[in-house]
Amino acid sequence: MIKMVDELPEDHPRAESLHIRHKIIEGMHKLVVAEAGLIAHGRGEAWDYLIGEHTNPNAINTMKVAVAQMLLAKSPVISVNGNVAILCPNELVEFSKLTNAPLEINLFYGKKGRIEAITETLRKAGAEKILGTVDRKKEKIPELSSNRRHVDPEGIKIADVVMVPLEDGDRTEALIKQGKKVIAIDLNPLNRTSQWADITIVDNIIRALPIMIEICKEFQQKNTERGKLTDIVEQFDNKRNLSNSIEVVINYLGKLSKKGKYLEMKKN
Ligand code: PTJ
Repeated sequence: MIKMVDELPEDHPRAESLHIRHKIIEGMHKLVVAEAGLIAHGRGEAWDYLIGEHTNPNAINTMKVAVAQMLLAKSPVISVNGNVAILCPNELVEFSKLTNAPLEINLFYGKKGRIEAITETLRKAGAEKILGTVDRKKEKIPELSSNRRHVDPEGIKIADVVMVPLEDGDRTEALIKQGKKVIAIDLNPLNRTSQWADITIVDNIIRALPIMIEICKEFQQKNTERGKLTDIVEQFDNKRNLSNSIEVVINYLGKLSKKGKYLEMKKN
């Protein structure tokens, strides 16, 4: 396997971003990440540039709504793909335990050996029960023709709330049509999943999950009542959230477009 991470100069101005990129590349060599996962990561990086690579108040508010929705759910589940498994396995496991939402491996690219590789990654991060593994029975979502139609009978199949970080395509629409609530995490507010989901967190999953863990702990420490959580969810409007997310990009680019501003900001 190519060990690229070791070759990175620590004083590189974008060392952190390069580390993450190389994590994804190593993940691909280990079969955790699909080849297309590299392209997906690049799309994410591009959108992250457009929001200044930091989490904005609108995204934090949406995270609160998403956590409230997870805590209200009867059978929540977190769908795990290759990119998510390699980027934040520990946080996925912690969030899953806090919200009582099992992790279900559900892949678009069904290359042999990937489910096993992702299972091992999640196990190493401390996951106890993982759904969607090779030894488990699968059922089909009839509305779907992609590989994602194979779902676990104890997970996505029966879930009332499904969290689907980092994906674009046909599944969210199918899940919504089945009456499930869908929470997306995606840097691109324009993609199909972002547009179809009930709650779309427009932020980098690497920054978002740790914040969601803190929000969840706070709700739990304060014994936040179900009525209060319901109010948070009911007052939320995803269309408005997506408009706000697009405005974040417009405002950020608006500031940068002033002559010389971009370089000035980067130097500081
Ligand atoms: O592991 P598999 O087989 O299930 O495949 C997973 C990928 C991600 C390859 C598959 O679902 C896919 O092709 O996804 P797309 O269509 O490329 O969509 C991925 C979305 O994730 C894009 O809208 C990206 O902007 C977004 N994205 C990428 N990295 C991040 C991200 N969003 C949040 N945080 C990121 N770090």
